[in-house]
Amino acid sequence: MKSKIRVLLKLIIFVIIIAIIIFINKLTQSHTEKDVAEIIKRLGVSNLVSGNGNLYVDGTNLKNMYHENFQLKGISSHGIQWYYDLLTKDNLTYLRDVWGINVFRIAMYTNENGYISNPTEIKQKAYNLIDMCIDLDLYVIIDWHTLSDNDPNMYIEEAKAFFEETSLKYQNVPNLIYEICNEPNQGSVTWSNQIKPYAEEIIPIIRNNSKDSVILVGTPTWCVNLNDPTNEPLDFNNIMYTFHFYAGTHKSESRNTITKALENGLPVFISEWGTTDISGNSGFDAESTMDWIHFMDENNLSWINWSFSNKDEDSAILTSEYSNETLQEGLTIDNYISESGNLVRQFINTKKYNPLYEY
Ligand code: DCB
Repeated sequence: MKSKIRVLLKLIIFVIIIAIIIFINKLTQSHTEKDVAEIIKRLGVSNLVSGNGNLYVDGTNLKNMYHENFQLKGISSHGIQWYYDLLTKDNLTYLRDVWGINVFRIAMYTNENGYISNPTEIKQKAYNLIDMCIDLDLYVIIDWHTLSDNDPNMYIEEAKAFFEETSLKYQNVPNLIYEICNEPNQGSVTWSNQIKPYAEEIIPIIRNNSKDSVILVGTPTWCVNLNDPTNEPLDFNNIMYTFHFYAGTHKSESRNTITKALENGLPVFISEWGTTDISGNSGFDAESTMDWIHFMDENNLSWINWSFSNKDEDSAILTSEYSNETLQEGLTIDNYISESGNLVRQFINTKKYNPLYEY
């Protein structure tokens, strides 16, 4: 009898000890993770996903996991049906480490020989790029780049299937931000009748799989009309409304539009801007670009510059002499940055976030 009690006591003590070990282990483990995140944050060495986590929208501001205002600054690809080959891991690493971008936008055109005419191949390219960005700890925007298909409802069935599959594949991945249509345009495409109903179909599909993702929604007339969304906003959280400007064309009047929208509580995201006029190929305007940069910094607006390509046009970041092969001849990508590219790179804060790089 006595020995039975002794065995039982030993057993109880054993179980208690195990429980204590597990408890202490858990405690120190969660501490370590928290400490590491704290250190990253305090040193300010990471403007990347590991340092900021799942972003969310609070009022008109984008915030990081520490509830601080957070700005995404990065570059957009050109159409990946044309310029996919430029998007090597080396080049994205260069943009991250030398220029200091924390986000990359994948412009997946729907028309112009893009997704609609070649879904399997284009989707694979987009997924490869998303994976690359995740690997590089970058935020990444998958942009359903409607353009000549001016009404996003034109390919809504394809959009539904794409966003269903993608949000399932990348379920709750903090890197990924969804831009559900690029630039709705033409006078007949309005917020109330086309864009809002489209968004109301697509957003629940994404949310069903990835409930905390930030979703960007295009606005009328190539993303310059914030008035209608302000009057009739979407009834979802973590939504931002896109505004696009081309510095040679859009100036203080456009900034007033944004200021008014912000004052009325509309969260705005500059998911595309260029240093040129709206054609993307003339009117390179450094002065207007500076005005915009100041404005965006003052208002905690995230921005994406158009575009990472070597197309012979002024808004391209690379000169047309660039090709991946030229890099093998001892030159670096720095030898092929265009006038526009050299302007834009100054505005991405490399020093603050990448103390290893002296610029
Ligand atoms: C937007 C588009 C983007 C376009 C740039 C510059 O279009 F979102 O796709 O990029 O702004 O125009 C250009 C490329 C060209 C390419 C062309 C068509 O730089 O190389 O040939 O796309 O694929 C806008 C923006 C504003 C206006 C019109 C367009 N606007 N648009 O206000 O009239 O029609 O392209």
